[in-house]
Amino acid sequence: MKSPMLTLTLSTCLVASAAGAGAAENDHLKCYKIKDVKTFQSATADLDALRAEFGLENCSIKPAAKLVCVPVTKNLTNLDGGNPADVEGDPQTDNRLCYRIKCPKSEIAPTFFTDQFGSRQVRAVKAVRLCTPAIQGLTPGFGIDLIKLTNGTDNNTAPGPTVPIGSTVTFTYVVTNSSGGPLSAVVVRDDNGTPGNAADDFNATFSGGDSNGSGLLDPGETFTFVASRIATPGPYVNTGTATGQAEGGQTLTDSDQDHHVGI
Ligand SMILES: [Ca+2]
Ligand SMILES: [Ca+2]
Ligand SMILES: [Ca+2]
Repeated sequence: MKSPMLTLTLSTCLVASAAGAGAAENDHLKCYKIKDVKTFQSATADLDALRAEFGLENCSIKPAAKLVCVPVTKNLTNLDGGNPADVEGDPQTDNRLCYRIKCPKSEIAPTFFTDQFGSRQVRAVKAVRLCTPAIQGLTPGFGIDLIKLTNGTDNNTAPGPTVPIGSTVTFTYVVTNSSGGPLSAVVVRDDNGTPGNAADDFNATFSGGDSNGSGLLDPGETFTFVASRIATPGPYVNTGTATGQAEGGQTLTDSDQDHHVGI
């Protein structure tokens, strides 16, 4: 890997926080690409990540410095696809995701910096990265999506369609994957209309969708599962739950219910 920094493009406009706009925190890092004249023999460092998941890495440090990062506040506007969650953090304890940014050209005077390698003047050329606080983990409900249908239609609220008592009611479970990687062991379990009794739950039957034959629910694929029951008198609701395993071992899950009425 060329750089330890995760770089993503972000089509946004970055603006400074309005004065007095509230409790904006200096919890982002804005990183400028610089020209550094400092030269020294390469140094080594044991970098112990604050977060246990990344562990201790033995690294070498080579001149010269490439970026200078400064704490900044940020208001995010014009985000494609909706409103962002505002994740705030402390610069010294939280992980960061670093985005490549494009900013209007600005004249920044040469600046003196002092670090463990000494004082020197660097030329700040342009801002190239914005690092935002990031919590490791999943947003609940992320990554796998289940839509459960009754006789081909989605009826999440009562009463749903009417069906003749004694007729066969068909449930279809449509499962898709937005996790960014393949999901294994994808199954759909139905509560059989009795959420308080796990003993009668059942797995719906896989009916297709593994277009590349991998045995995995890959991004872009749609797995379909089916089940049926004989309609009984009155209102009925059952809930399906899809689960799948991500490559890192995390279990992703999503549920969807559907209603019908036997008459
Ligand atoms: Ca549904
Ligand atoms: Ca049950
Ligand atoms: Ca597949």
